Amino acid sequence: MKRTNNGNLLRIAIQKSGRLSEDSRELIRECGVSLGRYDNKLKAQAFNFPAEFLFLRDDDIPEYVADGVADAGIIGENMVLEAGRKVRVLEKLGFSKCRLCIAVPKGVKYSGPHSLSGKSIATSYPRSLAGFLKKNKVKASIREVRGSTEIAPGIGLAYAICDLVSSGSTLMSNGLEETETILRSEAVLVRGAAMAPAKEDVLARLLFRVRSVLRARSSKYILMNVPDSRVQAVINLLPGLKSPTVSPLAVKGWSSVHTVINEDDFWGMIEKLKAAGANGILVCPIEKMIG
Ligand code: PRT
Ligand code: ZN
Repeated sequence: MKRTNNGNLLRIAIQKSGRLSEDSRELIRECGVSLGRYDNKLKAQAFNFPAEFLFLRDDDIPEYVADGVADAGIIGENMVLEAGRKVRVLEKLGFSKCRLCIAVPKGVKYSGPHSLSGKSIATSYPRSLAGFLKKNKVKASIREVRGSTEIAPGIGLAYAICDLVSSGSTLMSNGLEETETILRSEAVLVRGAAMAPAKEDVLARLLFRVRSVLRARSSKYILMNVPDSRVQAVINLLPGLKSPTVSPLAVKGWSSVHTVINEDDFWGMIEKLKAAGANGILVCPIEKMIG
């Protein structure tokens, strides 16, 4: 397709409405990029950043980015694989996590991918499923459906399904159980091929902001009071990236210790710090984490 995106603004495609839209917009907002009012519009220009946004169906985004109609986009990783288009993942964004799974009716005997041999499998992800079957040297027929995949076995359309799962409740309420995970997915920022140097600069600026926001989201700033005799024990527990700040309190024999910790092991870490002698622990969110 001919490029129709030769302007100076970086063009970013995001989902118009669906599971990715709200978090995509929130991330853009946290990056300090304001779109103003854009209800029902297909395109909006940021008024404080040299970028414009296209609001599309997620299925169309890989193609738009690969063809250079958009320079970058936010989609599920599962779409990158399924579309088979040349887009490069710049960053995983931590939202819309799910997995692409094979599921069969409960009670059916399943002892590995070879159990699918000669059977039919309903899916909206034929390319990803074909890849999985090929890798496992299984010959099965793929029934492409556009939605409501989970009803296929119940109505006799297919033996198994291959669909995205997040909580698992759709499978459960349709009497299905997960047997294989084909891939794990989350939202990703993707880009296409080379673009004008000015746009490359804008994309690099955006990526820097995105990374700062993501790091801040996964971290907490903590402050605690520690008896001087326990300061070393507390420091030994803290992540080793940079040494924490230790300053004396007005009360003799006590220090204040400040550091940044990762949210993943948050409660485990707080318990260990308490046990090591920390008290008056304050936990603060971090707005941005630069550098
Ligand atoms: O209109 P448009 O084409 O833009 O949107 P869409 O309807 O095709 O996509 P949408 O908004 O449903 O999903 C967009 C992206 O969200 C997907 O490509 C995934 O990357 C991601 N995502 C995360 C999911 C799910 N979780 C998810 N659970 N996409 C779909 N589902 C569906 C799944 O297909 C199944 O029907 O939710 C059901 C299962 O959910 P649980 O929670 O019951 O397991
Ligand atoms: Zn879609």
